[in-house]
Amino acid sequence: MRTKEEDKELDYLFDLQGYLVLKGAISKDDLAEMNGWVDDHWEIVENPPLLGNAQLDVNPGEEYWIGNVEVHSYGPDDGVNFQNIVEGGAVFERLIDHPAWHPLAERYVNPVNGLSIHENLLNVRGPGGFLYIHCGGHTPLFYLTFRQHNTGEWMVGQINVLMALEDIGPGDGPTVLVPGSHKATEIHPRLELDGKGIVAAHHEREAAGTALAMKEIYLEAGDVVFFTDAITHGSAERTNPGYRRSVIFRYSPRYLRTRFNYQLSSELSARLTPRRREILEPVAPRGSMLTPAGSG
Ligand SMILES: O=C(O)CCC(=O)C(=O)O
Ligand SMILES: [Fe+2]
Repeated sequence: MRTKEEDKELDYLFDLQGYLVLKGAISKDDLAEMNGWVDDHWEIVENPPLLGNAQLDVNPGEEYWIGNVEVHSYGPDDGVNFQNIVEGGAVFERLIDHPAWHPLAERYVNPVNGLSIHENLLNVRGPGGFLYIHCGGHTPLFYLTFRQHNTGEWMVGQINVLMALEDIGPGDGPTVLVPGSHKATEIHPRLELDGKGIVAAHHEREAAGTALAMKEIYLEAGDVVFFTDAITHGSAERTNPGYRRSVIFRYSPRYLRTRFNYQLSSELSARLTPRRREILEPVAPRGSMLTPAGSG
């Protein structure tokens, strides 16, 4: 539990910088369990099925599922994403309302708005992998709101919690961000195209780490970087050998639909605590077709 004074400091820093580093947020046991899951799926990391892995019997463009976890990439540079990782086992379910960040996410999204998870994934990224620069105060996406100007209440549209499963240092492809840029009105030079601000510099295919004013965020295994999605960010290129392992959960108001709309498996649905269900499925599916036969 944090004291009132500690909370006050976090509020000040989050407002000012747009991010916080929460040291030692995840226990050693949970880290070991998550790393064990990655080790068990290493064949997929090294030979991603979406690139056409004959051994896994998948062709380009097809879907590949591990139970209800989907193997995915946004493009050729971001590595392998295990999407909907909450279906990967108990340890991932515990992350939904983890005490190290859930109360903070709830406070900043604002309890009046309730919480939902917009996207949850485990990412593994090898040498040469990176993310390009994206977001910033200039971006007209509604979920990049940061505070409510009229009342001064916290009302953050999306908070990303990026968890380091192993140490992430120089050359490991760390997350990079421009501190304070969630409030910027000027457009970052690399996010201006034909005189207009853009959301992401897909067209350049360049690692965000080389962009103006970027700060590399180094984490030890178990630390998390907690940041508003409105901040200008991305990740540096991984220049070291080996792979970076991270888990990312994005929290938003309950009114925001999920990014991919994965439906709960019956197994997960049966296990979820009420609080976790409310976050994963804030609005239950509804429709006459869902009524069990003969009950009407
Ligand atoms: O992979 C990273 O370091 C950054 C991830 C990112 O852009 C995000 O979580 O929104
Ligand atoms: Fe991002």
